[in-house]
Amino acid sequence: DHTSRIDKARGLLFGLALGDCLGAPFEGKEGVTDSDIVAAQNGTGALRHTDDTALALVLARHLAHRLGGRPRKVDGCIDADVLAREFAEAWQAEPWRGYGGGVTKSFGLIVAGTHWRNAIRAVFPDGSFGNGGAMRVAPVALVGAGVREVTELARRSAEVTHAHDDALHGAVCQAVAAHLAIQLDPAQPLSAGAFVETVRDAVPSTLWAKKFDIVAELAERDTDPAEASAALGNDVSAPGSVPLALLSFLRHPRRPDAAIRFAIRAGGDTDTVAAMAGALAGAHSGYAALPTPAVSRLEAAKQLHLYAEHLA
Ligand code: 8NA
Ligand code: MG
Ligand code: MG
Ligand code: MG
Repeated sequence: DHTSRIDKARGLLFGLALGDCLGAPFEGKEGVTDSDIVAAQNGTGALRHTDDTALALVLARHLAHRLGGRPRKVDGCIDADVLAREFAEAWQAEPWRGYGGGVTKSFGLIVAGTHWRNAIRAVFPDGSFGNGGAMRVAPVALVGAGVREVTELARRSAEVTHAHDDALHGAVCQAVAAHLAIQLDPAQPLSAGAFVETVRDAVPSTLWAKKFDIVAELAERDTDPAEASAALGNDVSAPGSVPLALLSFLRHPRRPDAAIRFAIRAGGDTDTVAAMAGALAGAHSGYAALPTPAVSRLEAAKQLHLYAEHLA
């Protein structure tokens, strides 16, 4: 029984939010165990999300509004000037969600009237290489029809805050991986080598090619989270976090909860790596594979259901 499109759309969005919420309390912590994470997952009360989910919801809403009632045409899906303001307004409304330092300054300039192209270069002249473009990008995979469209949408959604090539490569890597995760049938075995090859073809960079070699090698054997983060990084930069998320997914493609725990135990930027891994594993295996009591406790559950329906 092939997992349905709507189940995969819900899995992508809820997996992202679940990884963010479960990962957030463990940011920068080492020696975290599976039982620490399971205890958080099986607790009571709302699961609070951070900037990762907040901005993914903004992007999902932007895509849903621009697609509403129109033929699917990739050109019209993202209005960069509008999207930049919507991101900045989300920060202004809830600045306590744990935003990166650079992007906070950019958003301050944008809400004060500076055009996003000038605002982001005023903070980092070469552009930010943070993982903020990648952490929120997964919804574009629900809209783009193939690798080329998904790549284009990923770049356009990321560049309003992140101008550095490595941040754009990170967004494309995560978006194309999400696209493949949706396309592939979870009832069939997943070839990590073939999966990484397809992502690599969309990311023309020698730095990233080296990362993909390591991901492919570690995915084939029983690597642990400590070895994975030592080999790939676990920081707030795109090259230092997006490959780790890809590996976390490839280690547990049909177990979103296990992919998320692998990402969190790898340490560092746990909310963001777990959000990206959760989006991939959720997109692949579908909403039904997510841990049931925890997803219903997600703070944004209603909006996540709404946008999954609109974008599926
Ligand atoms: P960003 O654009 O501010 O980048 C994040 C950080 O990366 C910056 O604050 C800088 O320290 C560094 N950086 C990026 N580009 C450059 C550059 N060109 N030169 C020098 N330093 C640079 O924000 P973002 O949206 O990319 O960040 C996303 C991350 O921030 C996510 O992890 C998200 O959860 C949030 N966050 C991270 C932490 C953490 O330190 N682990 C804590 C709270 C929030
Ligand atoms: Mg965060
Ligand atoms: Mg397999
Ligand atoms: Mg983070």
